[in-house]
Amino acid sequence: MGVNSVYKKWLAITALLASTTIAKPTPRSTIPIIRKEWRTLTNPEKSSYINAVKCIMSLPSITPPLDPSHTGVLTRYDDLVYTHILQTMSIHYVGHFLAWHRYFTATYEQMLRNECSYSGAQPYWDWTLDAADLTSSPVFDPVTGFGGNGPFVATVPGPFEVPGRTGGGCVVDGPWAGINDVVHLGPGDSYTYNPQCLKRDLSPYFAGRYLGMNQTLLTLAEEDFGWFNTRVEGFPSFEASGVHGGGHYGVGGTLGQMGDLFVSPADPIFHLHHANLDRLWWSWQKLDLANRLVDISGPLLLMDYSMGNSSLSTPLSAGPSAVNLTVGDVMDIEACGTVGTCYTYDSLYTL
Ligand SMILES: [Cu+2]
Repeated sequence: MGVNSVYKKWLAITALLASTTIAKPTPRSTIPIIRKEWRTLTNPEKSSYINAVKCIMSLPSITPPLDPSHTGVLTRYDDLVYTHILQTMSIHYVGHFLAWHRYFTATYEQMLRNECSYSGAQPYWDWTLDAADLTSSPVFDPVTGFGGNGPFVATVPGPFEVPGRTGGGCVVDGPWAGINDVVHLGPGDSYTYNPQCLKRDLSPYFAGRYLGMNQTLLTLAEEDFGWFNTRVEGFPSFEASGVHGGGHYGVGGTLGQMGDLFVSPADPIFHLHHANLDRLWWSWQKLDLANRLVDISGPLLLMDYSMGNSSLSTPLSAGPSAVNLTVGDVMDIEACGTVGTCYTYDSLYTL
């Protein structure tokens, strides 16, 4: 399917979603919950998080049937993967990229807590700690983590070949090994039920190049939001990636779900990666908080610099259990208002 027809489909579905009445969120704490790095959690904390993810993957979808052909949306987990697929062309390489993904992962965190009795916060993956040795990262631990790589599967060399990829097959260990219907959607923007295993295609080379402290600090040192955001996302080329692409292609390579722009949230590591991107943004905001709580710019549609800019009033929609918000509603992660976000981080990056 071409980019243009995907975009038209997205416009139609966004209009439909906007006309749907969405329930108000349940009341919640007004004290920010504290997100911690995966390896600092205790083993019982790690297993309670993974159990909550499995629980969300087992609860039935609440997405209204937007189209009878969208048969792959079966579970609450699929609700969010589907939400991401539907909006892919308007949430990447745009000014509200970080704001949308902030709200998306915060919505997931609330689902784990409200629907699966998880009592912690969303953990993050500080990839700077693993950039020099990706495969030894505790996030890939077969017992206390998310499992590791898939066996090597050869691909035809070409523009989609992620440099240094080492896997591509189904994960062989961890919580989702040996299960053939972990993923129901994709590849790409396909919504038809398509049972698949979880695939990883680790590239230690790519992670080393884009997830190190040097790349992170270069990003943090940018002085305005437009450049900061551009540095995080990089450009859609393996030769000019940023920390965002570093995590996606370092884990997902060419064949893994994490490397698929549409269906990447199908790998639970997505939310640990995006929590750390969000932590990097919050670290950047905290360096000059008064100004950076209102600093937002960049295109409204994927790489489209001919139309308007994202602003504090740009709308954000994060799936069927989330109220529609604006960018302004999520600029302060600790705001804890009646809508918006209410969490913080145990530590931040500093220059
Ligand atoms: Cu995304």
